[in-house]
Amino acid sequence: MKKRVFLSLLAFTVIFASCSKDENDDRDVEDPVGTVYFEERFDKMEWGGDYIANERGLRAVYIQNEDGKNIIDESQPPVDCAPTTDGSGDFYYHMADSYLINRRMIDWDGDKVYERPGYIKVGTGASRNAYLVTPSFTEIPEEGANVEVSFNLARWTTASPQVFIEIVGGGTASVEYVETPEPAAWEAITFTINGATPETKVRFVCDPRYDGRFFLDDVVVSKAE
Ligand SMILES: [Ca+2]
Repeated sequence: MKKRVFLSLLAFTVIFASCSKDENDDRDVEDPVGTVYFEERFDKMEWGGDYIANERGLRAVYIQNEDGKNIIDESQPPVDCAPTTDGSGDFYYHMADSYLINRRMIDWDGDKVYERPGYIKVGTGASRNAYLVTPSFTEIPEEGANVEVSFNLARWTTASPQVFIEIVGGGTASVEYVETPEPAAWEAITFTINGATPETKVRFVCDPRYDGRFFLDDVVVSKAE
């Protein structure tokens, strides 16, 4: 295995050295296992109570822009909020595009998605159709790759332990759902997608049968065997 990686590196070096004009045009050498194609740790998220740590937080005061979407009212200081309180309105219903650009969430999509400090929450107690979709993993090579998707997942204490996984844009997930057995505690989760493409996205779908509220952090997509 080590030898193979070394030979790949050697081959890459030779190709790179002999053809330095644009190595991306003809990528003859496969990316090594572990190459990161996508990473989001939600470190732009600032507002809201920390439900998992059970700590109070701060929440901005919002006003509506000319399109009726929420932006931060910079004239007012942020206000104290409970661990259970979201830091924003629903990203894809209430929040302005400028806010989503600032939070690096403009290329994601979903329904009932909310800011928390350093992570996000998906779903509400009453909703049954909440979901979150990643951006396309455009760094995956055109010819496709098997990838590992890893993330930290937690759930609202009274919510379903299951979050359903759907793949959009090519590829087959190794799981139909993932589980967080322990309430309000982070669980490190991984699954694989066989045959992922640069158009592939992951949909994280709340349990449609009852309260499906979950929290997500540290999403990393990397090359698998
Ligand atoms: Ca984070």
